[in-house]
Amino acid sequence: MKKLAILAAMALALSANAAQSIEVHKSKYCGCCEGWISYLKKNGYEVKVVNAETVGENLDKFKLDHGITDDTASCHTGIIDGYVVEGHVPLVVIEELIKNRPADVVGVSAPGMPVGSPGMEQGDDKDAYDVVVIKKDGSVESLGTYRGDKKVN
Ligand SMILES: [Cu+2]
Repeated sequence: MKKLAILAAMALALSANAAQSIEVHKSKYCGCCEGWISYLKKNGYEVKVVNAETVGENLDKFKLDHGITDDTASCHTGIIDGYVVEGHVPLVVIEELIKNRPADVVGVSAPGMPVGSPGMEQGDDKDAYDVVVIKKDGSVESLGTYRGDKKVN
């Protein structure tokens, strides 16, 4: 009985500490992609980087195959837990996604390359930008407006 409780506690501790691992597909020339990758690593994520050219991958096709359109595209494409994370998406959004694991969702995106978003820091400049969720039926909904990595609306 006591042994079981200890085992259960250990299992809990393990799952809490397990690093989330994410695979990021990007161009090897992309600097801000590296910025976003450092941001994830700093926050305890394990990142596997896939440089598209190096593996002979067509990044545009990869995006299309993963449900990303021109409207939702950014520079890099992350894959975590079977979900797509496109562009400079703030951590809070990723954490919500993998915590809730919505069945009808392809992934989330911060379309374009918003100044001041994670990995796109340029001094004190911070543009407001939308983060969206991409549904399996192809529809796109806003998750709110962000500035830096904070939700403002
Ligand atoms: Cu970028």
